[in-house]
Amino acid sequence: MSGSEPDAGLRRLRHARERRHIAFVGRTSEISPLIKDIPLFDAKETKALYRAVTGPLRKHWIPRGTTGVTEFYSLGTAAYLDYCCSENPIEDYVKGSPRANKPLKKALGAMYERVRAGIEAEIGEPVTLTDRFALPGFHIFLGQAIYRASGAPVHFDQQYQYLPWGRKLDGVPPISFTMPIVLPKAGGGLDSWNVTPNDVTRMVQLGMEPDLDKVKETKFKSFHPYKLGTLALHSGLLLHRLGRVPKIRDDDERITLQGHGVRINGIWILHW
Ligand SMILES: O=C(O)CCC(=O)C(=O)O
Ligand SMILES: [Fe+2]
Repeated sequence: MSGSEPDAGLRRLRHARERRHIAFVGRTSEISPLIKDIPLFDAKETKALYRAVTGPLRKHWIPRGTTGVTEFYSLGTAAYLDYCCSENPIEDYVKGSPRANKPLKKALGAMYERVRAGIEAEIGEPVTLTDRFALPGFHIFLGQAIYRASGAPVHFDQQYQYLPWGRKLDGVPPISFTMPIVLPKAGGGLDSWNVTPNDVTRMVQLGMEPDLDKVKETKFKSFHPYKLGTLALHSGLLLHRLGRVPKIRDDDERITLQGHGVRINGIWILHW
């Protein structure tokens, strides 16, 4: 594993329980529980992104659980789907990502540059786009798939730990971001809990709580509403999940740019 080495206790716990999500130790005391909004695209520009994603780029959508009733696609590959969850991670992610990146780069080059520069301005450190793995891409949920997605497990975005970066990661928490280009009529957002992986490890190790779900119930929960064209930036080590909103309609759409960042030698690398 790249990045900070887990201490012996953590390694033992990981081995004993095979619970990868509680195996991380980083400088989690520095994580802000806050989610920062970075407005990047106005209404007209956001609409243009929506048109590009649902128009010329439609043929590149990858079905991720399409039953005809629930529709979930991605535009672009993602480590959590094509690397961590794949039987062929090299084919699907390492080789597949450069292929999947091509149409995105071509159609949305200006968007990527604005996202890169916006994050760089916010965090005050150099930011680049991956030239190796998947570019930030789009989560596409249609109709009742939106409701189902909000029932997905709470998690930390730790998939970066398993990617073959080839270089040692700086020992800082990663970043994650989501920027909606269309949302359900009732809106959309992120559910988060003021919980870090270290909290979970500590409380579970000390026997105070049996598991992640119980730990989260002891902590403050918040819903961060998304705004179209505004990028919501947070540490991926804030416990979170796609936020639930009431009354999803069958004609609702939820399309979001999704990405993560890791820092290597002081430079952030945005990827998915
Ligand atoms: O779509 C969202 O609101 C969050 C998605 C998320 O947590 C992720 O992709 O890791
Ligand atoms: Fe996430």
